[in-house]
Amino acid sequence: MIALPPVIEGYPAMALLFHCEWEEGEAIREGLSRLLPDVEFRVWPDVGDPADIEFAVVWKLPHGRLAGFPNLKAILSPGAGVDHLFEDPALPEGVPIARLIDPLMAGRMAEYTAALTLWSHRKFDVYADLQSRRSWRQAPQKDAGDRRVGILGLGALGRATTRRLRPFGFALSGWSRTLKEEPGVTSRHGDDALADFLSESEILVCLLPLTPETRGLLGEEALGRLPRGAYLINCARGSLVVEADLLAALDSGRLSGAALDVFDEEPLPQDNPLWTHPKVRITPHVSSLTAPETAAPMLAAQVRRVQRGEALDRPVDRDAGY
Ligand code: NDP
Ligand code: OXD
Repeated sequence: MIALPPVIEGYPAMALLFHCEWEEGEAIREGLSRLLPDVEFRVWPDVGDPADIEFAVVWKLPHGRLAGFPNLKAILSPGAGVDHLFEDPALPEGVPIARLIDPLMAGRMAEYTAALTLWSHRKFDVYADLQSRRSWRQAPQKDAGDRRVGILGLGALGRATTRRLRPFGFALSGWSRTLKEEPGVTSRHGDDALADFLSESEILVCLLPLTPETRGLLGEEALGRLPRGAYLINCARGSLVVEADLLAALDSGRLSGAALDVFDEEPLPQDNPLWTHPKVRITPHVSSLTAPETAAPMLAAQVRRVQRGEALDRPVDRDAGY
């Protein structure tokens, strides 16, 4: 139970701009406004006087709009990703940004990635296909200890995934920008280590942020380095993967399958061939939904920090872009 952040006495009433069109958006707004009774909420596009806006809790606000708030003190993402902010060419300089780093969300993500890892490891796609043909055939099965799972990104969500997978006994590797030490995980970092990391990852879980460095990272070359028959689980952002190269890798047998939760264009267009590809499992960006009950107190606590003149908790590194 997170304690209600106290009202800051004597703090001039300013406004918070809210924009989040998810199913949970309204619950997040309600929770947040209950925790911040002294803050006036303006819900996009009803901004009022732009000079009133001191805080922005926004997901995919139309680009260019944040630049129109001269008194903005903090930008808070109601999700874990901040690519939607950095893609705004007019993102105001010098305004601190924070995102959600929520253990509950990490647990949700770890549950999803573990489920799909086991799905691939225990060949449920193979058996679904055999069942559709009423075929009774036993496919060879490796032990988990002989199967290496590679996790791209050892941040909040990647580390939670390794911890959820460890008890199953998988061989685990992780790749990050800077060296990370995580028990039971062979840790690699930096561009020079990517090829070796990929070449041993029979199941590849993508949990990288989308930045100029990672956009299109999983294209023909990277997919071609995976062991033949590897399985891809992408829960990060669709644009990390080059969709045409993914389809080619699935069709050539380089990949045995893919579980995709995120796409270049969302919702996935009706005519996208991924919808009907026999080797692809699709979910509609649900691997780790924001939980209003934990998100609202975390966002409220960030607002209070700024009102007290303190820095945001774990601000986003604007230079790194995540
Ligand atoms: P973090 O920022 O905590 O972790 C990011 C990881 O990626 C870090 O280990 C970081 O390295 C690594 N990384 C970043 N850039 C590079 C690079 N160029 N080369 C190598 N490694 C790199 O993010 P989270 O774990 O919280 O979230 C990851 C992403 O998951 C989010 O950005 C979001 O896009 C996505 N997401 C998807 C959801 C869904 O429902 N589908 C829900 C929530 C998030 P280092 O440790 O060295 O900094
Ligand atoms: C997030 C997301 O970044 O939902 O939180 O993708």
